[in-house]
Order: sequence, then C-alpha cells, then structure tokens
Amino acid sequence: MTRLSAATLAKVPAGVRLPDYDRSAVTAGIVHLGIGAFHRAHMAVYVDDLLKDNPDWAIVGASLRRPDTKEALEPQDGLYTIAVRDAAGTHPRVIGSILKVLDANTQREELLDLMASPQIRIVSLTVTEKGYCHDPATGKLDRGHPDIVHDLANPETPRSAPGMLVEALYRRWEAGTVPFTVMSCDNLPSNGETTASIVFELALLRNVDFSDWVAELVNFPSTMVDRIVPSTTDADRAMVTELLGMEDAWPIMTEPFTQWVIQDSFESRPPFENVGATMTRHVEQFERMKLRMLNGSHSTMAYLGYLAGYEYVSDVMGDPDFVKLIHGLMTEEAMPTLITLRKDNLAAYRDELLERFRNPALKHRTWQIAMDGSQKLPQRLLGTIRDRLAAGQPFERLALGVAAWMRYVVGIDEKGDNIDVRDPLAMRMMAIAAEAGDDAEALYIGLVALTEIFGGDLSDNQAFGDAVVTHLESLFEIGVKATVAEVVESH
Ligand code: CS2
Repeated sequence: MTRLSAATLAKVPAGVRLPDYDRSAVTAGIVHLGIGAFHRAHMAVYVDDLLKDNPDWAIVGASLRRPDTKEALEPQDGLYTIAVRDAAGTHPRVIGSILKVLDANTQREELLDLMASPQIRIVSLTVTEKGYCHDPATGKLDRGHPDIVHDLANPETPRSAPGMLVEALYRRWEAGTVPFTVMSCDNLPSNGETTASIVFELALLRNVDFSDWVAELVNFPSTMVDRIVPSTTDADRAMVTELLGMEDAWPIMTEPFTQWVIQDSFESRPPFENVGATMTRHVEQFERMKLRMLNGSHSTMAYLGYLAGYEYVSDVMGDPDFVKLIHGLMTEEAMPTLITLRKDNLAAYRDELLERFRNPALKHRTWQIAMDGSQKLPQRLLGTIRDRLAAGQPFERLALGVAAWMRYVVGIDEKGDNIDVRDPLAMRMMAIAAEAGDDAEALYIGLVALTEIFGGDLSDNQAFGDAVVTHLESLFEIGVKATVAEVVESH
C-alpha cells in the first residue's frame, strides 16, 4: 500500500488539511527532545501554522529512549496525520513541521552538533516528568539518578535530557555562540524554573565560568501545555489509513481543544501569539490551574477508575458518582487554592474540563494516565493538599485520590488480577506493598516514607495520614465504587 510521504502528499484526498507552505523551503530553528505523541499533537501543530510566514522555525525532533518514532516517520519524510475527534466526527490533518527525527542513542553527535549550531534558537522538551532526573518533591536534580551519574562521568556523551542540554550549551559557550532558549513543555510546576535549576546545577558541576554564562544568558520560559492525546492503537492506524487512502504508520488521535501559554521572557522566537498561543508574564497561575484541576482530576479518575474496571476516562464519566466526586474535587478543594484566578473563570474552566473528559470519541485509557504516579502526585494532588492543610480546610476527595494511588501500586486489582504498574519507583513500591499485605496503615506508612514524593512535611502530618488511611481502609474493605459513593453522599 502507498505510504504517506513527501512524494505521495499530493494524492491525499481533498478534505484532509495539508501543510500550507513549501516544505522544501523551510529550515529548522527548533530542536525538540522527546518527540512523543503529545508534542506531535501540540507544539508541532502550532509550528505547522507558523511556517507559512516564518519558514525558518521548523522542528528537528529527537527521541531519547526508543527509536520507534524515527523508524515510523523516516519513510514518511516526517509527515504524519493528526485526527481531531469528538462526538461530531473526525477531522484529519497532515502535519509537516517536523523535518527529521534523530535517535539520540545512535545519532548523538549529529544531534548535539545541531543543538550547538546557531541556526537552532529554541530547544524544547517533552520528556515526561521522569525525564528531568529530579526529585519530584523538591524539583532538585537527583545526583544519584543512574543517567545523571553516567552524564557526570561522561559529559560529552550524555544520556539524559538535562545532560544533552548542558553538553550542547557547553559547546555553544566554547564556540562563542549565543545560547538557545530552553523551553520545557512538560507538566511540571514552574517548568521553566525547575529546568533552569536542574541545568544550572549540572553546568556548575562541569565548569564554574560556563555555569555563570548559563545563569546569565540562558532563558528558561515556563509554559502551560494542554491537549489530551491518548496513545494510538492499531484500530486508530487503520481508521487513518482508510481516511487517507494510504498508510500512515504513526498517526495521532486528539481532541479539538488545545492550549499553550508561554512565559514572555525571550526574544529569539517566532510569533507564537499569531497561531493561538498566549504570551504572558504570568504563566504560573495557568500552570497551577491546569495541573491542579485537569491533571489532579485525571490522576484521581485514573487510579479509582482503573480499579473500578473503567478502561477509558469517558467510561469513568459515565458513572454519576465519579462525576460528582471530580466536580467536588475541583470546586470545593482545588479551586479555592487558585486564589489569583477569578471564580467565574475557574467555574467555566471546570465545566469545559468535564466536557472534555466526556469526549466519547477519545479513547483515553485510565491505565495510560496512571503511569508514573510517583512523578505526578506532588504537583497534581499533594501541593493542593498542602495548601488546604495550611488553610485548615478539608481535602477529603484529594486524599481519596492519594489513597487510590496507594491501592493501585499494590499491583493487584479488585478481581485479583495483576496490574501492570509502570513507574520509575515501581519495584520499591511493590516491595513495600508486599510487606504490608492488606494492612492499610502499614501500606500508608511504607509509601509515605518515600520522601521524594511526599517530602518530609506530609510524611509526618497526622491529619494527612488519618485522611488517607481512612480511605485506604475503605478501598480495601468495601471496594472503589462503594467508597466513591460514600464520599459523594457525605457531602
Ligand atoms: C494526563 C496528561 O497522562 C496523563 O498523566 O493527565 O497527559 C493530560 O492528558 C495532559 O496533560 C493534557 O494536557
């Protein structure tokens, strides 16, 4: 079967939107580390909209872990389809903004050389929470992380994303080239500052003068990124192939909604505001709103929903008790902590989120969201809980989210089947769970001692412990659905 590529693009049926610029005339201005589905449904689409008027801002992507994206996109000359889906239908569009994908493991020199060249003015990242090799509770570099240990010993052949940034910046410093802007697009709190402190610490361990240059000249704008992007399935691939009349090995399914808020602190950039991004000096409040409302709800739905047997977020939204729980979590517990935002804006944001979660065409698996909970909990639920505790206010639903995570990482569901728990701390968490058995208190004590998640403060907090253990006992004794029903009834 014909495959989507530069040569076959003209044969794509009318009705599928195509790049509106001459791809052979665009050049790369951005290197993107972590060329996963999210980036291709988000930033790459904004850049696709930019290229007609700003042809020197295309993207070269790099995959740091697996070569699968490169292998799929290479025969397609970087072209792929995004299928925007909701109840009203599917809208396919071919994206052309990614010129090339490099595999960091086998093409490291080529990648570092490109990152060091003056033509690259932005290096952006979606390497997921764990890709920052940091301590999620404090945001500081984890010097004991195996990839960081490797990169400290072998700075010229780095493996980690922070190590790649530092080596490329070092080469620019040595060559007298102005630095690129580092733009994190991951769901971390203050992602610019967090990245800056990690990169700066690594740079300092490399060379003091170089670290001064980094501190003085490198921009690390924070961003808030938002678009729901489920993993692509074989059925999705078949659907897109049918729509295109030719094969696309790596299409992306996503929703109509998209949002990008960027801290307006750097000059060498394309006019992102012309293609729908919001440039602002106050990105933190958007980030916090999104992490606490969208992602906090997502994680809570993921753990509870998975255990209750709901495969997709839209299934969870079909259960009225779960909807009440999530509505209450946002309205009563998260929104009051977002004091810099107007209440009516927040209520509208909440309602829009509930609508997005309901999207029946988006097969967003609870298992997918459940991944890497140890890296996600701090910014999604624990920060909100800290604020509630400090204000002396209740946080019952948030505590249920944390308890559901603890129940989930035990690795056995309510039917006695194994759960495929994916998390950098999975081995440690499962050992803790094996020791605790179904003793809720022992499980809590074991898990809360992971201070890289809970910090020293929550580990020692009696009110936090009481709230989580009460829910955990209930999850073990009466199960998820009955626990959720009891919690929503009590309000
Ligand atoms: C999700 C996010 O997988 C997850 O953890 O909560 O990927 C979420 O879909 C995005 O942040 C939406 O912008």
